[in-house]
Amino acid sequence: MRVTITTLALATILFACKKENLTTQSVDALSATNAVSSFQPTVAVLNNQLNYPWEILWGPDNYIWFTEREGHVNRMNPATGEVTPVATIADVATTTNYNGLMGMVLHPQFETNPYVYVVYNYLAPSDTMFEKVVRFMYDGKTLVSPTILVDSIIGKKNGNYIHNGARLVISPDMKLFISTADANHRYLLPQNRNSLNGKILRVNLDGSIPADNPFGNAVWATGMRNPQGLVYASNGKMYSSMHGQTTDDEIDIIERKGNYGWPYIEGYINQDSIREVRFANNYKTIEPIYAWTPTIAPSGMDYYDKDSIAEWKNSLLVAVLKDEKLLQLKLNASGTAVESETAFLQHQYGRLRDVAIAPNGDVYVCTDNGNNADMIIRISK
Ligand SMILES: [Ca+2]
Ligand SMILES: [Ca+2]
Ligand SMILES: [Ca+2]
Repeated sequence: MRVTITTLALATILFACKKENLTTQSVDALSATNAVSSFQPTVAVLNNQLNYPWEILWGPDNYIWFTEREGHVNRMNPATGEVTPVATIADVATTTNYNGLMGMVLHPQFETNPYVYVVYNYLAPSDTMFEKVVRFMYDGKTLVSPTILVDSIIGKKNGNYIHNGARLVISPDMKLFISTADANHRYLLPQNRNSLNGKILRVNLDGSIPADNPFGNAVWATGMRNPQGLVYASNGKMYSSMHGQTTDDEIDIIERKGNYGWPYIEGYINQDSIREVRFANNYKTIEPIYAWTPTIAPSGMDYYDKDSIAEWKNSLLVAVLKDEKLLQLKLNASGTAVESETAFLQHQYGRLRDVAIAPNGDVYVCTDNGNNADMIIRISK
């Protein structure tokens, strides 16, 4: 395996962010500024021969565990960049740049409960595509004993394979959260409480429905378009990043029974939008804590609470696809608003897909460019 290590100091880039209809936004959202950081991170490319990694996370074995969209689960030695394959999941279907094997999370007590949870698309009869959440057991070498926890999430509309989510998170009270997208059925599914699409789902770690879920099924929150980022932060809040359509990518704080508005509300509730105001008057909805217009395509993210990069403490770190950068969103003390955003790595490594944080505070990001040339990159002080 060819491993290249490069170290370069990076200039941070001022990022101009246009916001719509400022008069209708919350004071907290208005106060965010585009910051220029004096922090010049050290960057090392650990591996540049991956193909569409989607989830990267720090494992209890001190390896980076990651998925690749075509169906591979791997472990990477963060010191050398060497990759050890764990498994290839046979029924993963990837038909476009938008689906396949996506989110993954490990059981929080992995030593005694070596469970690996993944979410992926698969093909079904009659030319349909679905998405399911599957729990595997890691036997020390590969993944065995698949158990389907959630199934029949719609993955396709007519010939159209877009908007498939999907991230996994396990909360401190041992619930599995799943972000799902609308599969382009915008008017049918996100506001339908009986549909698993366009939602944040919540199940027990064995796939059963918790008794305190709001609607008696796996649905925890509604009205999402394509949430590709989900993190349960150590401040006790769960944040999601979501792709908007032509406007309004969002950062949302996910709450039980929360309705995030899609497809009737995009971003903030703008007072000059009859559609948005009417919907908000009829249904209790939650506005994002932050939104981007023009859109940038935010994907995986993590919450930074380490001391080693002091500038990033209490920030969301968001991998951005279309605008090709890592965004630091500095939060206020209560975690309820974004105070500033700062761009790193912009246009240096192409599209960025996901983030992982090591216990020592180093940050890892992966690219989304394909051609067996995708990278996992380490960022340190
Ligand atoms: Ca991650
Ligand atoms: Ca929304
Ligand atoms: Ca709006």
